[in-house]
Amino acid sequence: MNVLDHISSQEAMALENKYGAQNYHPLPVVLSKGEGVFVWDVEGNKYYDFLSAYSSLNQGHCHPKIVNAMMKQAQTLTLTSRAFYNDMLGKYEKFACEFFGFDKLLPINSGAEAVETALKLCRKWAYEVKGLDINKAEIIVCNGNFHGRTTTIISFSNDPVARKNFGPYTDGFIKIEYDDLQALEEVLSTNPNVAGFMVEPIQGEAGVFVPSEGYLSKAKALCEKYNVLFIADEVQTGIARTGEILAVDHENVKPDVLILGKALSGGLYPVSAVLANNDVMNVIRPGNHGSTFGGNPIAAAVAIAALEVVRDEKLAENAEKLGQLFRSELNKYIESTDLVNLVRGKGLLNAIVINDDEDSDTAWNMCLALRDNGLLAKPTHGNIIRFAPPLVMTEEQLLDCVSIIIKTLKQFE
Ligand code: IF1
Repeated sequence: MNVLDHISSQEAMALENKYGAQNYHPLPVVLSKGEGVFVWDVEGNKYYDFLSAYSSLNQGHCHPKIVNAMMKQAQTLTLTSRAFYNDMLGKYEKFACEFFGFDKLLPINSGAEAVETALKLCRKWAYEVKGLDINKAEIIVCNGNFHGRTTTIISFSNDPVARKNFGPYTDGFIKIEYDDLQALEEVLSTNPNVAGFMVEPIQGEAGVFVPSEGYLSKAKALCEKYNVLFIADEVQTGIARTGEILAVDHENVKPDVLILGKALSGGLYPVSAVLANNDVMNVIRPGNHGSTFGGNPIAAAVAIAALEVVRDEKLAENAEKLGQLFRSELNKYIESTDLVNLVRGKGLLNAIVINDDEDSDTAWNMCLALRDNGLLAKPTHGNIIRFAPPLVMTEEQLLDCVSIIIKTLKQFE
């Protein structure tokens, strides 16, 4: 058998079960093609993609503009490392800094690497600018957070499955309740060693928790009051997903440190970034940080094209409009049933909370039924299903998806 021969779904799943580390439990569907809002499995069945690779495919699958930019660069110059300059990185850095409104960008690859970069940057700033005692810096994070899976990041996770038996853990983090300004001020006003506050503007993995109106702006004001960096992890909520370019834009908050990933590349390539102004970013000097692929020419070309698509196709506006429609249509159904408690979210980052236990398999079974009805989604918990389609979806397609979702939910009444 040639390694690239066509295989069936069953064969593909068997291969992964035999030869692959079992670090995921995928929905049993084997995809082989993606285009816009659609994906196809190896048997040719067509689905709406309502996960977008966890908000990485905001621009839709295989967006031609991004694919063309990638192909062109891949035939020209793919990687130089940072031992030398290349003609793409500076152009990308300028474009992205102007796009998001910051002085500088540190290019990296995965979201977790960008989070780690932001944590290192915050600590170094705390020692060299704020003047904290060396190795005493503390960074505040929120219960229910998801920032990635490195050892340091899971050190401040609440999720036992992500954390158990990976110790010893990294020190220097303080956990407070999400959406709790009093808890934040309590720590800031009593602990002089706080360097930063890192927060997801909406907690995605926790179940699309949207904080109270004003939480982000008041948290930022508290950080300014106590000279602490406000670090926004927009890996999942950024790049137009919530109806603004950044989720913090809903409250006109300018983070001191911005973390991006996922749809920064439109889902074509691992591209992440940390952005900050000179007073923070200039603590990083040659040799302090980096990675082999960080800032490579393909990443630069892909990210420029991916951001141009967001701008030119007005994806934030579309996400805002279709998100309102999605929640409004689902709320009409929710009023008529006891099966679903609520729908929540911003833009096209939404979730339904099912009237069942958090450790039930209801959400999983519903996702299997959604798959059979032509729509792919994945639970975040036993009773929560996240819905995050590509932002290029049309109103007609969204309404088609709403009818599939409601038809499927009714199967469980
Ligand atoms: C998995 C979750 C989502 C993220 C935020 C950093 C990262 C992520 C806010 C790290 C990554 C991904 C990781 C993926 C599933 C997915 C996920 F379920 F894990 F939590 F989206 F909600 N900050 N989220 O959401 O970025 O290193 O993955 O590029 O690990 O299972 P990454």
